[in-house]
Amino acid sequence: MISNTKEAFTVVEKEGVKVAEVKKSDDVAVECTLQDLTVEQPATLEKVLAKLEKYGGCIVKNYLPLETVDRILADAEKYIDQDKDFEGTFLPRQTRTVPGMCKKSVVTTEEFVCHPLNLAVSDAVLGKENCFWIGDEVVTGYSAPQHNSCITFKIGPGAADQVLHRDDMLHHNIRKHMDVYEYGTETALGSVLALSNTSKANGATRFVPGSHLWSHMRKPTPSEAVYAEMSKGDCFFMLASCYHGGSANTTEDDYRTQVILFMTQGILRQEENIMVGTPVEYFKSLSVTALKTLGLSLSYPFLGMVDGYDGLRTFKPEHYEKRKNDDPYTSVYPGVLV
Ligand SMILES: O=C(O)CCC(=O)C(=O)O
Ligand SMILES: [Fe+2]
Repeated sequence: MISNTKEAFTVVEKEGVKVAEVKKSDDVAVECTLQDLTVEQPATLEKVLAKLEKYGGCIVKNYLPLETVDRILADAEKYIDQDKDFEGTFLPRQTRTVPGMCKKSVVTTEEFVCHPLNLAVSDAVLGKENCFWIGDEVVTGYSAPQHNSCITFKIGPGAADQVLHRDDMLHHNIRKHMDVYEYGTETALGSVLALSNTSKANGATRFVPGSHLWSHMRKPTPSEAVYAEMSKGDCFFMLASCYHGGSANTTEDDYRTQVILFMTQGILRQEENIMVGTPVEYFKSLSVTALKTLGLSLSYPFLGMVDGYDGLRTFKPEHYEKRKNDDPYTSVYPGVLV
């Protein structure tokens, strides 16, 4: 196993509490206003990329017609109240989620995921082109970005700040300090569609501008974050290497609803897709070791979730019940050192 964290920090004990000590870094947040982050219509690939390079995020005004946004919201609302209080630590108890939006909502898939600007930005950030010797010929090949996750998040009154994190932790993406953004270093790209108006008061996503340029272990401070406040129908593009999190909802009765899509590199998948068409009963008949080896349980943290949980919950419920404290989505991540 290759460990990328051994050298990254040291754990010291201070007054009986374990603390991670990380070397001081020169990484700084980029100061910016909401206006600096924003692109009006007509929004072009060039305008969005210029903001992403500089800040790591970009708000596109009026991204989808309100009629389409309402159809996406209606699909999410069919499921949202079935969700229970969140039990883990990654989200506040009051947050309701609808995972798997792309298997539940055609309009989400066709109009939001396949939005031409999403495809163009994803291609620029995540697309891969290469050439290979195949026998005596040099062949060029292109791998298109693909859907990684698409989840609706509804933050209810009383919710606290979600912790700041980078979503590319999924892919164990080790970041190096950059003075200028380097294309090809990203494993994922987010686009956050406002299904309601979002504000600092009702829980707008906050993010740390410039943190896509930071070295791996630079920790953000709360004051470095800005709130990506949006009107319903706007969309916030964000590189997955940027620190961000949902925010506290301090209102009495206002809900903040967003659907968050992540695209990823097309190569971040298994060569054979053995899931399609295989009856669930076949997988249920296999051992836990076999399921893990086939990629049907989590790659820590979160990768390969089935409706928000480790796949073992579906295939081996008894085993999962005994081991559920190992599930980072429903408990404390077992690898937490400090
Ligand atoms: O709800 C939000 O604004 C962000 C959610 C998020 O970042 C996550 O769950 O990874
Ligand atoms: Fe996130």
